[in-house]
Amino acid sequence: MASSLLPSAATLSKSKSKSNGTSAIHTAPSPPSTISDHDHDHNNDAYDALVSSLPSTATAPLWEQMAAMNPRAPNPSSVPHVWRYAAVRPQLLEAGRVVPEEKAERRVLMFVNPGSKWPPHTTDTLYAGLQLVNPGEVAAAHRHVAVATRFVIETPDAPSPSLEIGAAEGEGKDDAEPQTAFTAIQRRRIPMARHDLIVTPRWTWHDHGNRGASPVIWLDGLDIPVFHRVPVHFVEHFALPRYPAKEARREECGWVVPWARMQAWLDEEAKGGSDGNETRDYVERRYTKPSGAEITATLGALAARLAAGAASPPKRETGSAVWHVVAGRGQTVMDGETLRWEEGDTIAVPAWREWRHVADAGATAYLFRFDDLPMLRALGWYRVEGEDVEALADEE
Ligand code: 1HN
Repeated sequence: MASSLLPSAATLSKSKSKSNGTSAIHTAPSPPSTISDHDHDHNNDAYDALVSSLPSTATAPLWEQMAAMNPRAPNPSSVPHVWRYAAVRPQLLEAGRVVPEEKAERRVLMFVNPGSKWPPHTTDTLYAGLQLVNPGEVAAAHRHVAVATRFVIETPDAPSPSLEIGAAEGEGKDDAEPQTAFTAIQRRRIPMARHDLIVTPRWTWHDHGNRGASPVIWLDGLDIPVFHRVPVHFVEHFALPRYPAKEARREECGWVVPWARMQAWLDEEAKGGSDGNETRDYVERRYTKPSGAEITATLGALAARLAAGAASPPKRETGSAVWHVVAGRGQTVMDGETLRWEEGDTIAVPAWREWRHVADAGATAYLFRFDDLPMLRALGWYRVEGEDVEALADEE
């Protein structure tokens, strides 16, 4: 442990006490208030005087807080949790009834991790919530520093045949005004199809709407909790509810990845890919921009396929993730804690919890996740258990 190499409160107060023959050994750094009265000799009085004088210069003794500042393992406040769609959906629909459009810039039920402190978070770095837009509503245009991912759960209508899994892309009708829900990003109005991933990059104007006959519901993912410690996030509101935009086709927009495309890739890979004939129980693929880069500088995403009855390899990583069940049923085991899930559910996997998904027998499971890997990698903080730390140091 790094702090054991440094003088601790114990050695400091011991060496001070030695000079007048008493010993005041504290085995762990402790705040001054826990020093017992009988330890209060002259030197400890001097120690107390020093420590109590420090606030006057806006300083504090590091040695008393060093162990807490240097935990022996990543130390997230969030805990494993599942939000059940069947339980949250009726509440969200009720919010759609009792919270009018003008009362909520965004009508969202946030997924608040039970271990969360202010600000509300889903994992320590990630925010997730379910957003609802009723037919005819406008979620007004704004833009901001934070990025967002939208994973579409329910849409009023299938916008085009290319939504159907297995259909070739680009088969959709080129409707001028499709009767669908949409999100408009930076002058493009993009129809939302079930299980699409849509990325809202930083500082892009965006508003949401719904031209269908029933509500649209999607899972929002944002990097908002990070700004609690780096408070550089802010928003600008557009003067009008909608930022001017033209109809766009999903297939030609780099901010949308249709589920059909991801599932086709996952199914192909599970069969052994183009070269092999060895089937794979667990395959995953990261979402990327057309350039091959991660979708944003902070948030990334992936899709995974787990064969019926199979388990993913256990993994412990410094990244945290929010998983969403696209299809199937099963459970996630996190350091021995087992959480069951089914289609529509959302699961928080905190940093450094070993996680493993297990699909129930009988149905293939498909999962979506967004995570903080691009941010952690960029900062040099991403690590997977079992990795050679010496090699990481040698990279520097
Ligand atoms: C936001 O801008 C949206 O634009 C959704 O749909 C959720 C949560 C926190 C901060 C900004 C949106 C948000 C958000």
